[in-house]
Amino acid sequence: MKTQVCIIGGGPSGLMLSHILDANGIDNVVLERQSKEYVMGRIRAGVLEHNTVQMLRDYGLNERLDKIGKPKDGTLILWENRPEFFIDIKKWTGKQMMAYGQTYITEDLYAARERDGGAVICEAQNVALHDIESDTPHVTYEKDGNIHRVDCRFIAGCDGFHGPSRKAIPSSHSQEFHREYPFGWMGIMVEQPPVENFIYAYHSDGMAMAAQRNEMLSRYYVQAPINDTPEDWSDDRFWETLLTRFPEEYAKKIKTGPSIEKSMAPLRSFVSEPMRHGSLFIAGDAAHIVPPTGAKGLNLAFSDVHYLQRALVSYFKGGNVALIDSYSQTALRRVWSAENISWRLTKLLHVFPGEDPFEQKLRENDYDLLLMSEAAQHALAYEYMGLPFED
Ligand code: RFL
Ligand code: PHB
Repeated sequence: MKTQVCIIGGGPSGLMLSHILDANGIDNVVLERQSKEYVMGRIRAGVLEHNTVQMLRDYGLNERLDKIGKPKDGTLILWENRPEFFIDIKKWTGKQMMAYGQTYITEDLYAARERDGGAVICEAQNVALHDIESDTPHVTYEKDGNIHRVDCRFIAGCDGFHGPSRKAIPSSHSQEFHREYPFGWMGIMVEQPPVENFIYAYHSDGMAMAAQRNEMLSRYYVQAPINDTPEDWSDDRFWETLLTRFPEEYAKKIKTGPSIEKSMAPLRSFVSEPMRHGSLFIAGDAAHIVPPTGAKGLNLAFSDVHYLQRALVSYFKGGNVALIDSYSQTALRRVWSAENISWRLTKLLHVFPGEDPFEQKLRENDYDLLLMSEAAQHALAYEYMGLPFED
């Protein structure tokens, strides 16, 4: 098979890139390791930045988003024995965020790819990248017992943290930056009406969070020790922990019930630089991971896709290599800004096992500054919103 761009990974970044390239007449193929049902069943992010919503609108993916997405002016922070604080994005940036699950986005993208006759090959096993330093790279994969080959001009590695694309870049040409956290988020999904806002609750036992998917579907999280598994957390234990960590007036508004899903997400910060090597680009979780505090992961994947599609369109339509050459540098500025805000919010809102009282005093001081300073409120809202795309 011959194509212009071979996209590895059919998650949100790979599918969105495929959709946009197609809209610009650029031939592409998506290779996804899992079945379509598996990819669509994954429960992950739930908050979209203004830029992400704009991209979905610009490319006609907003029909369901506009029906069931819930615009939000910001996010509430509750704090044990201190006043609450609202990160007021609307007030400080004039923009809103949107509550709309990643699962819906993936469904919308698969539906659009099918409608437009996009080439998405699921259950592609043993995907391998070849000759990425040349102008004629190719990708091989196995399906139904046969080995297939895709020849292309560029490869887009959109295959998440564990995929083969990042690993194809020689270590002598890349640098990795890590931060591991000694805790994770235990999350549950419950068929109950959610509370009105997204809420982060700081408590001396650990963080708790309220999120939402639709009018009858709520998502809640509690900070949990890193080695805990869902089996360690009965529904009763989960609810008791969550409700203790929320101030009483909020706890009584939370509608509990049996969980329909329960999972543990480890927290990690990670960046691999540069995001291009020869004819290979990496985008989304393949290139970077943020902890979920701040909900930046999916939004950052979309921002990479914005810069990457722009570079590829300008190359294939005008023979221009300037944006190809600047992709990594431009994308990384936004990546590091998201890494920074996610790290700061994680530090602000979690209890770090074994930390000394000095660290705790600094945390409280950071929060007190937010309560008293409009300059600090503005700065946080600006970064939390996600930086504007660069020209
Ligand atoms: P994805 O979604 O991981 O998709 C990558 C796709 O590549 C496929 N793949 C391969 N395909 C072919 N060959 C191979 N060898 C392959 N290896 C992997 C995978 O099957 C998959 O379909 O990356 P993408 O598209 O860059 O999208 C990124 C977002 O999914 C991610 O940033 C967020 O979901 C992160 N994240 C969250 N972000 C938020 O903003 N808010 C959240 O609440 C939130 N919760 C989460 C999360 C990520 C989680 N992970 C990674 C386990 C919760 C979890 C549990
Ligand atoms: C979610 O909707 O699951 C969600 C929202 C905000 C976060 C993390 C997760 O920071």
